[in-house]
Parts: sequence; structure tokens; C-alpha cells
Amino acid sequence: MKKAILVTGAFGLVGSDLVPALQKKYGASLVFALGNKTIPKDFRGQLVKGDVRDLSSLKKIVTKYNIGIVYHLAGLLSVGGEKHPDLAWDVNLNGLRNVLDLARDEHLRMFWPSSIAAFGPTTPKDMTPQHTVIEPTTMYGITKYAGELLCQYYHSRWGVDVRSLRYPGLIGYKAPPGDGTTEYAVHIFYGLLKENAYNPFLKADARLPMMYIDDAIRGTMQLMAAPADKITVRTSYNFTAINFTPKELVTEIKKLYPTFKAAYVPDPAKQRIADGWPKSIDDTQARKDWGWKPEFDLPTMTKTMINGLKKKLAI
Ligand code: AKB
Repeated sequence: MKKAILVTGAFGLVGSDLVPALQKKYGASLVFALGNKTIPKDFRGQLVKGDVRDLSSLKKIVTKYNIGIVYHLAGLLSVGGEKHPDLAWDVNLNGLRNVLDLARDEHLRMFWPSSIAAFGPTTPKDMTPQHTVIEPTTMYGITKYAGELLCQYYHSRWGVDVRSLRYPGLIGYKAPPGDGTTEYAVHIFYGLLKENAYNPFLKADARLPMMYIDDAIRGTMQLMAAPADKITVRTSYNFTAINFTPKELVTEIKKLYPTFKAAYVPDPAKQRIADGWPKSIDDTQARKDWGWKPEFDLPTMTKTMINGLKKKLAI
């Protein structure tokens, strides 16, 4: 019998696009979407309710549905993690440890996302190398870096085939924006279409690495399909597409909507998080090991976001 796939955090920014992509590739009957609270009414597919902090119920799900691969996406983001540090530790790290234990005991393959948030203020900011100084200063970043080391440990100690990407800021329209720092670049499109105005909560020149969601999904599936002997990084791969500042994004939007209004009103707490992160990323290792190559640039991403969101909001 064919093994099935479990996606935790299935209704977040990544899951909302990854689940349909996996359904298309493997068939909807083999993809199980694990949700906790926010389950969209229009979801079509196999739904399981659960909490990644509850190991025994995860175990039952894996056995009952004959799961062979887990995409473990559930977790808090950077801003949410600063509001609720204890919860961020519990969900992000204890949740990951549970899934890694399951992967070891039940021989599952596994994907888990790290983030550019694993880096910190002492990391080189331009073209941040794969192997470099890593001293994160947010709870989210700490859980990501500790998580990367945990993944590497489970691989070297028990041979768990767990693979990971350091996601940059991801931009997509299917799920509502999460509680993150790069999420201004998602909120801005809602502001554009609803009010023709949006004030980014970061400085005009706050450059951050970013990626359109289709690239992220393609890269994630490509990494998981690569032969194991090609995977030379078992912490998490640097992974990037574009980088831009709030001002550059506003300029791009104004090419299509010249009357769009934006003023930069930095939120000190969010700006502090952004100040600790890289501006651009060197993802040579991902390109070399498993052929990573992004497709979306800033103009294509902007047009695609606007068209997609217009349809979603029926505008
Ligand atoms: C956040 O801003 O918290 C996330 C991330 C870059 O991991 N989007």
C-alpha cells in the first residue's frame, strides 16, 4: 500500500499552497492536512485535527493513515514569538522534537522549515554564507537554530532523513498573512486592493530576502525529491530568490497603481527584528546540490500577487 503524506500547519502561508501541490502530485486521498484551530470552511481534502505538542495523538494519526512523509510546518513566526515566547518554544521546539521522534521510530521522511531568522545581528548581512556566525536574538530565531541542530543530530545519530530550508520572507495570497516581520510584504497587497493605501511597519530602506510562494513550494518539493546522497546540508539550506526594501516594493506597485499611497511608519519592535536579519542570502549550496533556481522576480511576483488576491477577494 502506498504511504501517505501528513502536513502539519496545513492552513498557514506555506501549507495553503503546499497541500494543493501535494494533492496534485500524489492524489488527494494520500495527503492529510493537520490543522489545530484555523481550518478554512472551503478546504477540500483529507482533514485531521490535532496538536503537534501531543505526541501520542500524532502517533495514532501516523499509524491510522499509513503516513510515510511529514511536512512539519506548524509553528509561530517572529512577531508572534516575541509576544508569546513560552508558546513559541513549546510549539516550535517541542513540536519539532515530537515529529523527529516519530520520524525516527516510525521510519518517516521529513521536511521542516527553518528561516533567515536563525541568523542574528553578528551574521554577515550581504550574501550571507551557508556556514557562518549564527547568534539569533529572537525566540523564533532561537527555536529555528536549535531546531536545525536537532535535525542534524537526528540525522547523524539515527539516520533520520530530515531535510530543511531557511525560508526567506514568503509572499502568497491564499492564506491570510501571519504574525511575522516580512509579512508587511503580504499585508501591503490587501491594503492596496481594499484601501489603495498601506503603511509598511518597517523603514523604507529595510532590505530583506524574499520569495514568491510558488518558488518556495517548487523548491521544497524539489529538495524532498532529491536523492539522499545529494543532500550535503543536514541543518538547513540557505534558500533565496529576491530581496527588496519596502520602498522598492511600493515603487513596483505604483507602476501598476500610480495613486497608491504609502508612508513608512516603522514599528520599533518589528524594525529591531528586521535589523538583526540578513539583507541577501548566498544559496550556492542549494543550487549545486539539488539544482535550486528561482523563477519569480519582483515585477512578476507583484503582478501575480495582485491578480491572485483580486480573484480571492472577488474585486
Ligand atoms: C517572519 O517574518 O517571522 C517570517 C520569517 C522570515 O521566518 N516570515
